[in-house]
Amino acid sequence: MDNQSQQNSGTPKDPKDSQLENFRVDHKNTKLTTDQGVKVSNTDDSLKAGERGPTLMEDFHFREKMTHFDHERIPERVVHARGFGAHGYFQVYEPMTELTKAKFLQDPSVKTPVFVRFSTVVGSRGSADTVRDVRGFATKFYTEDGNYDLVANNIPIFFIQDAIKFPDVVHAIKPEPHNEIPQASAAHDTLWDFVVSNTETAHMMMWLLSDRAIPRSFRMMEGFGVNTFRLVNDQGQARFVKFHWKPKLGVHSLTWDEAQKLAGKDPDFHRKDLWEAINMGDYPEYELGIQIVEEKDEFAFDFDILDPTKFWPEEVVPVKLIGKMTLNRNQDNFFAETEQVAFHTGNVVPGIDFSNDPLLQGRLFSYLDTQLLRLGGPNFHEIPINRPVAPVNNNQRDGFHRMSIDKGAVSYSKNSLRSNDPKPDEMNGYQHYMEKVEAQKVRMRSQSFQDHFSQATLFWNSMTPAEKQHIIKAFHFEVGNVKDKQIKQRVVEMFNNVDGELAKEIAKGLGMNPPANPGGTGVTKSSPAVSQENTIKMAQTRKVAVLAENGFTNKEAVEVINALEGANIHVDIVSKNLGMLTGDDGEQLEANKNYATSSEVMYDAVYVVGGQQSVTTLLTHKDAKNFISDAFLHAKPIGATNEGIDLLSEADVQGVAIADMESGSAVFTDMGVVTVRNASDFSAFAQEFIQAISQHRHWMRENIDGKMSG
Ligand code: HDD
Repeated sequence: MDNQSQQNSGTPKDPKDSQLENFRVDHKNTKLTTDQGVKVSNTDDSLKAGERGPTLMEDFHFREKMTHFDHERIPERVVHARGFGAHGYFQVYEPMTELTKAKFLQDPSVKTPVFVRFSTVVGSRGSADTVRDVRGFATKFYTEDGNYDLVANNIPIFFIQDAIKFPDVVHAIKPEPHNEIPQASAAHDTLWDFVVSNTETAHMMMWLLSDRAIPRSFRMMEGFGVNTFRLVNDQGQARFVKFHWKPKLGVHSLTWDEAQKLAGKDPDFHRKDLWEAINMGDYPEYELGIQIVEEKDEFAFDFDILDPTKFWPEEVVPVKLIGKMTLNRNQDNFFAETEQVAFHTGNVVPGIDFSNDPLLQGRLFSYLDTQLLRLGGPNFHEIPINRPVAPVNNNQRDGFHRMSIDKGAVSYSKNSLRSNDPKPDEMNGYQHYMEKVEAQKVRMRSQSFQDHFSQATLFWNSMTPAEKQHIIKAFHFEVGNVKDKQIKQRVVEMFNNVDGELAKEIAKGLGMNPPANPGGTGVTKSSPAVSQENTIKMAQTRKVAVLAENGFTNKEAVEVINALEGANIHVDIVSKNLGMLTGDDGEQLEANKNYATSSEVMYDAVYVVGGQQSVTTLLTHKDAKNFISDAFLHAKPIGATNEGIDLLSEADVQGVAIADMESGSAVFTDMGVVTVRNASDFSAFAQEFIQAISQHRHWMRENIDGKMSG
């Protein structure tokens, strides 16, 4: 079975596959041709005047091949240049008729095909996956009513309130223009100059410096439409709405130290994780949630619901889960799909409409405009990945790269020569919601957008002590890299408006003066849903490194690995050298990774198998000790059985009372370190270890002196 059929086996075929995707070609059993269909006899040697002579102009095959190659790149996206896509489908749980007439939200038996592109915002196409940044989470629904794009991020709010400032914030955060430094990073003067000069950024910066901006996986991120939209039902009744994606695996992050190391050791960490998960059948799932505000309640909140720097706290406006998206198919071709996909907030279907959110209004212009340049003209909707499954009929014609051959003389409306075809459909055509707008033209911001700090305080209040520490440390790194001392001091003063203690901690790390005035907004509430500690926690699909060398105790290894794999946890056997290892009973186990091709940062947990000979060898490997001490530093679960425990003691796993269970066989767990000696079977150990893995990280270790992670 090839990869593709393996992936698809057992999963329902999506309609886009069968009906329209005959453009996917694998070139199997074909002969090489030019783009004109002429068969090519040799593509390894150019046509020359003599074996050692110059290449001839008449070599049309050489010229075509080289010209095509020279034109292979298109401009990368100005923002969100680095991305990675996957296919899947969406199903609604129950008819949403009362809220919206959108067809794809009516019938639970309908699978609407989707294509999702995850991205970072700031870095270039070749930058690392794990940088500190917002992640894009853009979904194209190929509905029977036309394409609907939900162009979301993994943070529910934005830097600015009005789209006219988008070029400014992007110029400020991108590498500085004189020297193109730093790549994919907010840790530089121009961004922080922008921040202190535009205090509406305060709330977003709190999220950007939190763990949200260094996700463990695309599979473990929330998505937020950010802007306020409307749902409209077939009676024409509208309600305000915010969209959410909730990952079934919960929301989890890396530590900053891991994120930085991964950027060097595996810059493709996130795309690889998604690609491999889908290939292994660990299809990522996200539930679609909506928050609804009735039109009559537009002004019922202590923030303006049109302000994109504010979220709607879930305890105030609950999230209703209405459906689920499953990503079950990898792309066939990165360029054709991930690179050429064109999202647009203006791609809506009947039943979904806009609000006057001034950021959304500007986005409605920007996305179409950007595609015209990036994809070279107005016909990008004909590129396979952008084609709707709904029929397309209109009088738009010509332009670069037109694919369809539109027949007949008539390309205007109204016409009589073709009975006015294609005809507008008054009944089913898109009707804009008839919001009443009568106002003076002003270049102004609403007074109701003036509070820049209350929700930043709300966010801060909602963080656990560990999450707060991470934010403080992120300030120390990001603002620590700013050269201008005046900007650093202004950061202290600005975030004193959010919280006095936070500002003091920032000042301490930066060597700046503590704030002169008492800080804070007086907000004492918190919003539990924004803390990642309150997320779903599970061990499934996690990756564990098993450290072993020749002479490992096979019984232990087999029992523990089987238990892990039985819980759908993936295991790599890591050793000094690749190849077969022989256990104490002569059984063999293949080391599929060595220290050169793996690193602790690539795993969620580490397990050291017992066996005197194996552990004695491990003790001579600095890399093995580093594996353990880094796992400890990064607050990850660590498991060890019998002699394996000796490696933990040697590897600086201090501060943890590793119970050396000479007398018994009880499993001992302390701060995510799980050990057992003298056990007759390892199932209790394995269950305890799996439980520790499901907790993701054991942040209490960070309180141990000198052991702060990140
Ligand atoms: Fe944007 C890309 C999300 C504000 C203008 N944006 C882009 C992508 C995502 C978002 C996920 C990548 C799409 C893909 O994978 O191809 N953008 C957001 C969110 C915003 C936001 C959630 C805040 C609510 N964006 C925003 C504003 C503007 C833009 C205010 C301009 C007025 N965004 C763009 C763009 C991009 C883009 C320049 C670059 C490439 C593209 O559109 O296709 O037009």
